[in-house]
Amino acid sequence: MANEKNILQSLNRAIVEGRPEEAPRLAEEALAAGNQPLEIIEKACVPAIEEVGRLWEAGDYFLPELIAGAEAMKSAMNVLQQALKSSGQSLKSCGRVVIGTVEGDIHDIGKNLVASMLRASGFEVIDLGADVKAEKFVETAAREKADIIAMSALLTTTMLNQKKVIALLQEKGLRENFKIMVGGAPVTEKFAREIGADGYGQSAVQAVAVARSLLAGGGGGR
Ligand code: B12
Repeated sequence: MANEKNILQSLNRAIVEGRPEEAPRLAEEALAAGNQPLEIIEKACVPAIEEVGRLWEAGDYFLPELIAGAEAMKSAMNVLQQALKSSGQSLKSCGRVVIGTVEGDIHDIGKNLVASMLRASGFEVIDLGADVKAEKFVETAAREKADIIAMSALLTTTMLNQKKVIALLQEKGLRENFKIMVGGAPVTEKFAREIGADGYGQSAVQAVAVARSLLAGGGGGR
């Protein structure tokens, strides 16, 4: 029993300390020791990624540590999700998010980070990449029955394309079907409010909190 606890603790540490090459091996070991995949996720992985988020918000972690933590979480979750499938158990999704960087904008580092943190926190994420046209956001969200559309923009010129997506949703009578979350360096809470988004997040960690709050019926950072 003590050994099993140690393995879960080691996995937790591998994620908090951002060791993506080690995390999947520890996840395998935890399974081999007889832990259920869901138990490993809940006891080791989720608390780990939450700790990474807290350290980042407190300014104790910088971007490389945040990325490494999210990568370690992702690599452990690949193993555990595979095991979940085979065991017939299922991980309850927190919600489905369609994410992308808006048209005309190829910056995707922040968007990828938001996508990783959302995935690591239990959301299903459909990542459309960068330079995504408004039509593609709307079509994909409708087809995939998404809960949230998340848009990133890094240029003062392209941030206006976030508004274009909202306008297109309104035009098609689909605005009420989705929560809209926006972010990216030039985007502010005020701008989010002006364009009619439901939520704004300043960081990938905040994006997770905002997404959760939006689906729980809250205001989501606005
Ligand atoms: C890396 C970079 C590039 C790389 C992009 C590589 C890539 N694959 O992304 C390259 C070299 C390709 C590039 C190109 C250009 N760039 Co550039 N680039 C940057 C740089 C240095 C860093 C951006 C970055 O990745 N930051 C790190 C990430 C983690 O932060 P972030 O994106 O803000 O994301 C965080 C939050 O904003 C938030 N977030 C992000 N998205 C979302 C979404 C949601 C829903 C939520 C809730 C939160 C959220 O969470 C993230 C993580 O915490 C910035 C300068 C800077 N210091 O910001 C310039 C910068 C953004 N670039 C700039 C410019 C002008 C350009 C170019 C036009 C340059 C040119 N003349 O060719 C081109 C743009 C081409 C195009 N059409 O898009 C300007 C923009 C100026 C402006 N205000 O409009 C900047 C600010 C540089 C400057 N000071 O002039 N760039």
